[in-house]
Amino acid sequence: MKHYIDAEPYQWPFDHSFTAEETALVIIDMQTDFCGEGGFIHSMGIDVSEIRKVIPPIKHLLEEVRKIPGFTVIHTREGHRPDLSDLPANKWWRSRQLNAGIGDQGPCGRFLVRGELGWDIIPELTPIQGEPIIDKPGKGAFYGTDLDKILRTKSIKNLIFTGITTDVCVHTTIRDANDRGYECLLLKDCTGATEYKNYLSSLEVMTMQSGLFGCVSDAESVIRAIKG
Ligand code: C5J
Repeated sequence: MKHYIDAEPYQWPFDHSFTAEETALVIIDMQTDFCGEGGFIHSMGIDVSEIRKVIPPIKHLLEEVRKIPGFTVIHTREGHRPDLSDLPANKWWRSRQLNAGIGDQGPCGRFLVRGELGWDIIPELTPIQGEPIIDKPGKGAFYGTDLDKILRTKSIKNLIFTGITTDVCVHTTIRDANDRGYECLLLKDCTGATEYKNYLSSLEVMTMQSGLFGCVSDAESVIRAIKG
């Protein structure tokens, strides 16, 4: 395994080398509700075909990472309790403005409710045994979860981010991770947003000022590095 990844604006990580044991691949919210027909986002009238383009590169990367002993894979899922007792009133109100009320019945079950078909991770990226799934009530994967505890227990300090959507749940999680001292890398071919301009500006904000939140790279660069 090579010790760094070709990235912008610097060779990642900042301290020049990483091992599998201290690094995790984080796959954010690859749920039917965010990228599938009849899911939460699609039911708002948003075309999910652009977002779905991230599925093959994430799948390929995941297959390669799973071959590397000691490399952690973490999946996240956004969703609420069936009784909606953890759903803030303003989040519920906003979803109803978009005709996809959280908790309402949709084609894939109740929108963003834990245990429903639409809430689950898409079949192409189904987690396997040993890959933690972080169930989160909000946009960031640290808020209201044990993600930080899991990472610190495993002595993980480097996070490679994929998933959706770039400007919302991915960026919220990266910003929080950066504040907590994790070294972050975002893979541009493995992340997508509902609006292309927001995807582009999210990548730009990531790398401004010598890597304000970390670096940007792509799946092939990671695969080249881990295959050494
Ligand atoms: C959104 C997410 N967009 N996974 N969630 O509400 O980005």
